Order: sequence, then structure tokens, then C-alpha cells
Amino acid sequence: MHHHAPIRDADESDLSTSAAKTQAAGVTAVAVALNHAVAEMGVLRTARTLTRVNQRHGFDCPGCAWPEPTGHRRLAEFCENGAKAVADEATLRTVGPEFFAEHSISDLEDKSGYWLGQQGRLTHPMVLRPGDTHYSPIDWPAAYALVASTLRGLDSPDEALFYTSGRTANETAFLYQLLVRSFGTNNLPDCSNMCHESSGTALTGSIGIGKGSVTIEDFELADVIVVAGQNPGTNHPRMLSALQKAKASGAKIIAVNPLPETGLLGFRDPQTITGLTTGVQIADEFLQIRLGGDMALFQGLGKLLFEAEDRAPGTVIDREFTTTLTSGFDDYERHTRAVDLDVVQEATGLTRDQLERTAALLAGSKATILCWAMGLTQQRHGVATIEEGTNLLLLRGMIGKPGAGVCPVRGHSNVQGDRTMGIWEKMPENFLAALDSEFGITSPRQHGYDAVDAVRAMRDGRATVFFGMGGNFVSAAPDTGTTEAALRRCALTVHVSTKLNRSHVVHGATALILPTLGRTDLDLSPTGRKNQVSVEDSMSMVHLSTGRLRPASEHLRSEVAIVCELAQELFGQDHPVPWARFRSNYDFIRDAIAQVVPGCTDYNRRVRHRDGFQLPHPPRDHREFHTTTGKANFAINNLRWLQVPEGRLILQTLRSHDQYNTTIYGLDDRYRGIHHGRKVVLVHPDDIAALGFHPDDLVDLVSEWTDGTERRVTDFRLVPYSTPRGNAAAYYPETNPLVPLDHVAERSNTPVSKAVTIRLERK
Ligand SMILES: Nc1nc2c(c(=O)[nH]1)N[C@H]1C(S)=C(S)[C@@H](COP(=O)(O)OP(=O)(O)OC[C@H]3O[C@@H](n4cnc5c(=O)[nH]c(N)nc54)[C@H](O)[C@@H]3O)O[C@H]1N2
Ligand SMILES: Nc1nc2c(c(=O)[nH]1)N[C@H]1C(S)=C(S)[C@@H](COP(=O)(O)OP(=O)(O)OC[C@H]3O[C@@H](n4cnc5c(=O)[nH]c(N)nc54)[C@H](O)[C@@H]3O)O[C@H]1N2
Ligand SMILES: [Mo]
Repeated sequence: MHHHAPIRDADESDLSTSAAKTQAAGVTAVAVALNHAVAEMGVLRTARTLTRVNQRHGFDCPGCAWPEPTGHRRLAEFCENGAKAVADEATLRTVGPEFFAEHSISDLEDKSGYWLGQQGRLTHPMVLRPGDTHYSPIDWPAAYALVASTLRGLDSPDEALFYTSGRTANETAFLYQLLVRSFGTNNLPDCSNMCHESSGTALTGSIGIGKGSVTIEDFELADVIVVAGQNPGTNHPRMLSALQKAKASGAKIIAVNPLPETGLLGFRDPQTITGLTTGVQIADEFLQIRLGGDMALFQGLGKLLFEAEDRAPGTVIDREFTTTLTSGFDDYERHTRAVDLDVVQEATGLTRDQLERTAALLAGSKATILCWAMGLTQQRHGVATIEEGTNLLLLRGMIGKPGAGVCPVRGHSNVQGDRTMGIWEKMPENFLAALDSEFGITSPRQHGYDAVDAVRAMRDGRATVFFGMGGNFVSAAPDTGTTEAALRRCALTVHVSTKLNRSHVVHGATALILPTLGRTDLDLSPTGRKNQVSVEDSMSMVHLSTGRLRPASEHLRSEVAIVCELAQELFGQDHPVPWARFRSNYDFIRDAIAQVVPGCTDYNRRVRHRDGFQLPHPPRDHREFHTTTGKANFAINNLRWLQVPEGRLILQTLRSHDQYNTTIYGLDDRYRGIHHGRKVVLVHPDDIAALGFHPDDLVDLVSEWTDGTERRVTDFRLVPYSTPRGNAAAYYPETNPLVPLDHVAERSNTPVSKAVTIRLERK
């Protein structure tokens, strides 16, 4: 095995700050990416790996879900952060039985998530039995037997929870939900519950499908692209290339964000020669909005659009569209005309001028795209906010035509595909009926627990087995104290993982770690067949992904193998589902997907097309809306925004440039000028002074909840930063202890990670 110098854990006293960067990407990004990759994998493996990211015969980048361009693909369809994601997975460092013999659980409990993740790839199935101080090796059959006997011993299948993180490929996701439903529960919480659930809820009501309606080609045809509540420079860097191209063909870009995010304001495309030297300003209009102010913004813009129509009748509202294809227009018009623009200014912190200029851009646009991510979804009124954004598009007929539409920009590389394949605690009846008729099983109809309800169920003793297909639930979920206590109450926790994380350390009475192959790894069946999997991107394109790297250990099993082998142990040999056949050849899984999943007919053939295939989307394809009214629905919402209580701040929890969710690659946030540390809180300089503090002070952050309870994280450094007064920002997952479990978005139950009321306390 390879030996590497031990990783030093983070030491926050090394922290330093500098001015935020004005340009994203460029030469530095390429250099940072390569350094990172070479340090993890060496020169040869780096060359072999990075040239295959997002290529036709390569693997799908395990980073974000931004689509690959169809047609011509540049050799480097990856970005700095994609390269970091790949290097993190393809690292040569390993964590085997010696590691676990050396480190007790209580030793590992004191380590940071950064340290745990940096130790390397898991190589052996490991078990922790009641009373053990250390994990020890277990063989696969014994591990399956342990899980199966525990599951069979439950009073009800609903006492088990089956979590999924969005890295899981379609084939695994399909089999996993099949196993769970065959077992008898719909308890399929997933990372999406904490992510884009608000988007799915809003869009399903408004347009009849919870997915985005644009394709990558639409970006080049758009006149106006709004990017709200999203930091593409860090989280979807390849999106910046699409925005830059759109700009080159004349589009105007409107950025809506409380922070002046580097990539939105300046960008040098590392994939072009000129981009390495000269940069462009991406956003034509930067609306530095107050946290939670977007609903007010969208309503205010709606009112201004109606007023523009009054001034030039027939030029703004698409009457033909609203009359024939929508429902609720008159009520929406009445409600929106009554909006008070003074209130909108107060709620957003924007000037009348900014609102008028933005409305004028929208009114003059022939094709508008609205993009958004966590800044909109992780708000208490997130669903309503997205409905209001959609209303703005409907008003002008901006759905189902070239260059226009809704674009929720997904996070995990296959989070959208997992949903398509049935990972959802409340899949619709038509899906369950098709599943039952294909396999001769009886899926339960009662809805299962989502992520927040899963924590509640464990906390209250209603669920006692937690099975995680990827992810790091303990660190990703809100209210860390409550969530950790909930996991510790379980009889059994099981994690199918690639790397060590906090969820392995905060465990049930018995715990298992099942090491698995990642996207980059060669997946050989026992007969030597090279297996391929498939994934769906943010724009409903489905394509194959093929790993080629030699796995970190011969003991790793693919996720598909783990699901099939566990199912065989759990259900015995005469179960109606052909688990052994599915394990032997993934084409058989795809044939079953074709029978069950809407839009997947002829899956095996179509997924092999050079660019894959696109799943149907009725509003995009035919302007058809499968809603309750059969039309696109205007939603009416009473305006809500966030007021900052006296002496308090509203905190958003977000990602640094050096992390992938709970995986911390490094301790810098280069674009924001934060170096060698993560425990910082970004606050407006006038608020720092007004609250009686100084820049660089060490403070505790204390969150206050309506029931009088308080939650605290300690020793954060105050960093003066450009953000609206009364707002603050700090990194996830360090601040997850502050997010109360019951602080969730209305209707989607998504944790409100972008609006937590806090006060600062002096050390
Ligand atoms: N490198 C990298 N890539 C990633 C990830 C990663 O961690 N690292 N994570 C992946 C995943 S799972 C996801 S979901 C996506 C997340 O992608 P993003 O949504 O971009 O992620 P966040 O860091 O949470 O950033 C939220 C952005 O919204 C802004 N914001 C916060 N509150 C508000 C608000 O009330 N209104 C407005 N208008 N803006 C607001 C913040 O200032 C910030 O710019 O990225 C995916 N890609
Ligand atoms: N406060 C706060 N909380 C948040 C958010 C926020 O913005 N603020 N964002 C939320 C969002 S948008 C999301 S999506 C969730 C993310 O929640 P999760 O998806 O649960 O978290 P990740 O950090 O992406 O999971 C990382 C782990 O996945 C495992 N892994 C990686 N690749 C693979 C693979 O190919 N197969 C398997 N089986 N395992 C693999 C590794 O062991 C790694 O440690 O967090 C949410 N939590
Ligand atoms: Mo996400």
C-alpha cells in the first residue's frame, strides 16, 4: 500500500483573511486543480483520470449535476472543483483494518470531518458490535446476515430507514428502492429532502413536473438569465462557461445574491486560451438582496411588469399563453397589482431604481431563464418563493419555448436521476403500480419518512435501523446535537461508503461500514464483465458512466452488488425479484427500468446513444401541464420576508470553495479571501461595530428558537464582509448545530439552512 505523511488536522489559529477575489477560475484554478490531483493520485493516475471526466466513453464527474454540452466536447469538460471531487475519490490513500485497530471510536470522535475524509478510501467491510471500542473486519456474507437478521427482527418494516445521497447511479437507485419496497416500507429519505425539495414541490404544483424545463442549448438562445440564490463559481463552475457563451450571444445576466460571489461578478474561462488571461464581468445587474427577500423581489417585479403592460398594451403579457394554457391569472393579477413597492424595497434592501431596471430587462426579453439553488430552496417560504419566480415566467409565456424556462440547478451529480428511479418517500401511485406489476410484489402505499421526519422517528424510538446508501447523514442533517443523539439510539447503523466520515463514528449499538466502488472505479462482475452505470443530469439528459481505475482494494463491491446480495440474504432464494440476474449483468436492470420508469422505454439502447437521451418533460416538449387543473397554475402567496430582531443577525450556512458538502478538501475559500481555516462568520462591518465587536474577534454563535431553546457553536472569527445589514454567513456543516430540527420550509419540510436567527457572544 502507499504511504503518505499523516494529515494534520485543521488548526483554526492559522486562519488568515485577505480581500475577496474579483475573478473566478483562470490560471490559478487550473494550477490548484492539478496540484490537488497530483497530491492525491500521482502524475500518471491524474493524467489517466482527468482526461476521462465527462467524456463520451469516460465517467460522469462525481461533482455537480451541470450537463455536458452535446455535440462537440472539449477535452477538459471539468473544472477545478470537479477535479478536486475526482482526486478525492481516486486518491491512493487508504483506510484499512490497521487504521481501525489503531484508532478507537473515541479517538475518531475528536477528529474533524476534514481529517476523517482525508484518511483515504475505505478498503474492508468493518463492524462495531455492542461494547466494542474499535471497528474490526467482517466478511461480506456475515455483514449481510447481520443486516438481514436485524431487519427481519423488527416489529414493522417502518422501523427501518433507508437514506440515499445523490451520488448513487440509476441502476443502484432503482434496485435499492425495489429492495426497500419489497421489504415493506417507503422510508426512503434522501439528500434531496434537504436540497431541492422546495423546487420539486413548487414546480409540480405550478407546471406539473418537478424538474427544470431548459436544456443546455437554451442558454445560448436566452435574452435574460436570472441566477438567484446560487454560487456557480464554486458549486457549478462549468455553468460559468455557459453563462459566458450566453453573454457573447447578447444575453443579459442578473445575479440575485446577498454576497458578491466571485464567479458571478468576474470570470476567466480556464477552458479557452483567451480565458486564461482576460476575464469578463458575468453579471450585468447585481441585486445584493437581503436573505429571504426573493419572494418580495419576484412579486415586486410582477407588479412592475403589469405596469409596463399598461404603458404599452400587448407588449409584456403573453395573453395567448395566459388565456389558453394557464389557470388563476386574474387572481394573480389582482394580488400582484396590490403589492406595495415600499414593502418590497424594505424586504429586499434594493432600490427602486434596481427594481425598475430589472423589470425593464425582463419586459424587453424575448426569452428568459430563471436559475436558482439553495439560496431560494432552504428558506421557510422557499416553495412560495419559487412559485412566485415561476409566475413571472408564466406571465410572459416563458415556458416551453427556445431560450426560456425554469432551471433549478441540482446539486449531487445524480440526485435528479435517483428521484426518477423511485427514491422518494412518496412516489406516485402509477410508479408503484408499475413496480408491483413488473415484479409481483406489493409495494406499501403509506408515505414514508423524509430526512427531517427520519431524525424525529429515531429520536422518538419509532425507527431503530438506519441504512445509508452513500452520504454523511449525521453531518448533513440539521440540529447536529439532536441528530447525533437520534442516531445513537439506533440498534443498527449501516453505511455504504467510499470514505470515512462522521456518520461512521456517531453510531448505533451495532454499526457496519460497507466499502463501495465510486464513479471512477472499474466495476468488474465476477465473470469479468465491465459494468457501466447511468445517470441523469440537471437537464434530464441520461447517459452512461464507465469507471476505469483500479479499485482501492479487492474487497470493494459495487453498490449494485451490495443491494443484490443483501436482498438475496434478506428475502431468500425464491423471491420474485431476480436479484442474481440483476447482479450478473446491469443490462437486465436497465430492461426492468424500461418497463417501470416513465419515459425510459428502450433504455438500454437509448442510453448508449453518443449523447445519451433526454427524458420527457411535457411543459418543455409540448407546453402540456399535467397539474390539477390541466394548465399551468399561477400561485397566490401572501408576501413573507425576514425581519431581523434587535441585536440579532440572520445567518445563512453555505459552502466554501474547498468542500463538497460535508467532504472538506482543504481549508481555503480562495474567492472569499479566507485561508487556513473554516470557523469564520462573515458580517457587515457596520453590524460588527453596532453590535459592539471588532473585526477578528472570537465569538460564539448562539441560535435562538421560538420555543426558547438555544443552540451554540464556539470560537468563530468575525470577518467584515460585503453582505446586507443584519445578515451573516458561515460554513456548513460546522454551523449545522445551530439549525433547529423544526425550522423547516413550509410544504417541502426542507431544513431552513439559509435563515437562522443568531446572536453573537463574546468569548
Ligand atoms: N464544489 C462544490 N460543488 C457543489 C457542492 C459543493 O459542496 N462543492 N454541492 C453540490 C450540492 S449538493 C448543491 S445542492 C449545490 C449547491 O449550490 P449553491 O446553492 O450555490 O450552494 P451554497 O453554498 O449553499 O450557496 C447558496 C448561495 O445562495 C446565496 N443565498 C443564500 N441565501 C439567499 C437568499 O435568501 N436569497 C438569495 N437570492 N441568495 C441567497 C448565498 O449567498 C450563496 O451564494 O452545489 C453542488 N455542487
Ligand atoms: N446547514 C446546511 N446543511 C445542509 C446544506 C446546507 O447548505 N446547509 N445542504 C444540504 C444539501 S443541498 C445536501 S445535498 C446535503 C448533502 O448530504 P449528503 O449527500 O448526505 O452528504 P455528502 O457530504 O455529499 O456525503 C459525503 C459522503 O458520501 C460518501 N460517498 C461519496 N461518493 C460515494 C459513492 O459513489 N457511493 C457511496 N455509496 N458513497 C459515496 C462518502 O463516504 C462521503 O463521506 O446536505 C444538506 N445539509
Ligand atoms: Mo444538494
